[in-house]
Amino acid sequence: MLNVDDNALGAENARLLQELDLRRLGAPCELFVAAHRGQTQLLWMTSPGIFMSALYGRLARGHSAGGWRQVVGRVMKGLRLPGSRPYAYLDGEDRDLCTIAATDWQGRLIWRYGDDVPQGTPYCSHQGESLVCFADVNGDGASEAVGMLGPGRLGVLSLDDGRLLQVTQLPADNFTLVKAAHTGGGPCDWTILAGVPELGYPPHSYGNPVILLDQRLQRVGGADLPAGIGHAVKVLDADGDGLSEFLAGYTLIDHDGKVAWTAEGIADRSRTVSAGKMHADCTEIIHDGPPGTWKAAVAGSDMFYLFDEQGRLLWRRSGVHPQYVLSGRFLPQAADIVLFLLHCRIQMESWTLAGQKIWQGRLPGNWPMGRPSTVRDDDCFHMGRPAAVWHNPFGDKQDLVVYHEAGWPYAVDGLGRRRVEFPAPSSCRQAPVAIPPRHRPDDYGYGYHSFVADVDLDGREEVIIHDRRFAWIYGLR
Ligand SMILES: [Ca+2]
Ligand SMILES: [Ca+2]
Ligand SMILES: [Ca+2]
Repeated sequence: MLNVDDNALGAENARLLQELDLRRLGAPCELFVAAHRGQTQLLWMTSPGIFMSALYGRLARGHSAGGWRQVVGRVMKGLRLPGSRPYAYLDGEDRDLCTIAATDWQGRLIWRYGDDVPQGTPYCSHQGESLVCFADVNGDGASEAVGMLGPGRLGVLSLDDGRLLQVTQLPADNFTLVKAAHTGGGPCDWTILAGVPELGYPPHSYGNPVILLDQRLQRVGGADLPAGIGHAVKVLDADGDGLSEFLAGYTLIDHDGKVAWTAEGIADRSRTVSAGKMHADCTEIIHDGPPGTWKAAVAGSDMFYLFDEQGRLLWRRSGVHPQYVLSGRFLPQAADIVLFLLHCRIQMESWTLAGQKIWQGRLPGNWPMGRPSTVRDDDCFHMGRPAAVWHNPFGDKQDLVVYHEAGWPYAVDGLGRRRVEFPAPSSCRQAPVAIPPRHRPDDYGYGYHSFVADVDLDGREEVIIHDRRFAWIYGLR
């Protein structure tokens, strides 16, 4: 591993370009960024995420899919067993909660879908970062938003005005991951994958099943996959024929909806290890070789994998909790792609594609305004998307990791050195709000998210930081 001299570099301050007051738009917990008719739209979504599903109203936090209390609880609807810790507080929450407000990057409202959310009402939300995707499903040359607009309710919204163009009811309320792939030769030949990113209803295991629909939202296929989809579905042209496939968890679903392969060793492992313990938490696709080749790095809950484009295992490493992975040119003066792996709040690492660990460390929490008194420490956060890649911010071809899982974001290189700070505005101070015991502050809107996008379309990416009240857009110009 490389030696790191922390004092060798100073961090640069980014500039606050824009502050957006989101309070009139609901209490958005997720941001989706769309390119629409030559402009950037920021979609601010207020939703309970996976807690749209009634599964969580009677189940215990922290029980794996194989836990007997969980199985009994799911089969015997409403039964709460001794020793379980039900999400009782969710019973009183609105599972239909869904608003989306689209703004430009200066905060001007473009359109809005759904009802107002009462202000000052914290609500619980988790795993909502794949609720919405974008695809031109009607072939008119502009994308639509395709996403979960309520429990089991899959809909298509026009990005022109937020009008509901299509809607269908899926067979259960726990489908909260949506991806669209252009799978045919015609402009409207899309396949939409709706998946279960966490608990399944029996007989399905954690992360199962997936359903495939066409652009009219008619069901055309589906499957139960070994180890499920986890929280990771990527869309890519896996074989270079111009049509797109899904890498869903560890399984490649071909453009015709058939399973092409499940990655080497996964089906065997999934016979003895529950999907709750070995699902794909995050996948990165890496193109660094000859045309037609690619690699998939998978943070797989208890194992970190690198597979090739045929699903063959290149290497794997066990770890405390491989939860999230990013790829980029994170080392100074280095042209090589490096994998930045986050083991939740426990440890962060950089790896070469050859499977060598370059660096490990623990990125500290960051609370410029002080940590809210109701957040007990930096390590009780557990975010589905704890970091983002900031491509080439200095124009020297080096990428940075914007990290936000324990407070206010900052940007580091592949050796964990802080390279960019985002001077904190006074509006980022978060007021103390009671969090139910043993629950995560991020599920109630504590902490911050960061999202990287070129919002003004000048060819350089900006960093959008937000909580449920405000967004702050930073750049280096
Ligand atoms: Ca369209
Ligand atoms: Ca293809
Ligand atoms: Ca820009």
